[in-house]
Amino acid sequence: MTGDGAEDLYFANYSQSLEDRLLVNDGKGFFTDETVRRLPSEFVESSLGYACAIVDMNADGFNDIVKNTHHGPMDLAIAYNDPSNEGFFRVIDLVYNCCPSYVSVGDLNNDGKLDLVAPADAQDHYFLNQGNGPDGLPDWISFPFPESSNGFDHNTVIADLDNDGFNDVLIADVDLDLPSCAQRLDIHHNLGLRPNLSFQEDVGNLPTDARGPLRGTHDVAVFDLNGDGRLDLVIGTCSGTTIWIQQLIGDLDGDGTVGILDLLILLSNWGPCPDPPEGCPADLDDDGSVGILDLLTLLANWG
Ligand SMILES: [Ca+2]
Ligand SMILES: [Ca+2]
Ligand SMILES: [Ca+2]
Ligand SMILES: [Ca+2]
Repeated sequence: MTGDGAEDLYFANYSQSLEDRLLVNDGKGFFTDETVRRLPSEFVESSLGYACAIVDMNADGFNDIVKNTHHGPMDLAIAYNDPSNEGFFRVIDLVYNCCPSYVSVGDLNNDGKLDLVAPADAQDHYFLNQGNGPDGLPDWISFPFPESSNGFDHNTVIADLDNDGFNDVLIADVDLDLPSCAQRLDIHHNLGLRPNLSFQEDVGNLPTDARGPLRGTHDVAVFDLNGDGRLDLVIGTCSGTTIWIQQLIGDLDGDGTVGILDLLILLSNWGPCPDPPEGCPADLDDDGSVGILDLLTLLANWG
């Protein structure tokens, strides 16, 4: 943040009796608390602050600070780095003034401008960056996500799960203030309908049953675990951690491509699925039989 190439740290503070901290790196890995010197006091005030990020939100080449705090005053706010006095933050923009329980930063609509995702106890929202206004700061428009599985949400990850070029949004469900293991991870599939972006809840074939791998999730790590170019999931829940490797739909022989061998497997399984249906991998749409829709899905993923 100070322009010397050494990474600095910002901590949003959960405690109601402590505030955020900005720790500045001297370049040798020694950090000094410069919160008071560099930031307005109202910005660092936190009550149930859960998340923050150091990113350049207004694309002026200087890193800014995004934070949330559940009980204000800076519910969802950005402190902007002063280009004429790098590393000092005078201008604050309060993006949203009601109680988000997390904040994540990413480009949701592929316009090159960073957007925000803010789940909350009530409706979860995303904020699209409309570009800088006359004040040099981004203008925002907020939209609700489709109704989620529950009212409480937390750690949020922005990642393009299905490689369609549009970032999807995963929201874990365990609320630190009111812990419960009964709710469920939301996966919002970005449908990418520019200019009016929309999302649809879609957990794929991940089991949603009570005490299953999507219930009582604290956090989810999204990365390519096996190096096949498709993002995988490591999901931490109340009852343990599960690893999910993303499959290429139609890759029935597991060789990483969809081709003639997969087509032959599908055709040899044509018709109603045996019992139990788990032994029917060619039933790509899970409707209980292998038919024309499965064939079309396989052909659509050819290659
Ligand atoms: Ca900036
Ligand atoms: Ca954007
Ligand atoms: Ca996507
Ligand atoms: Ca993978």
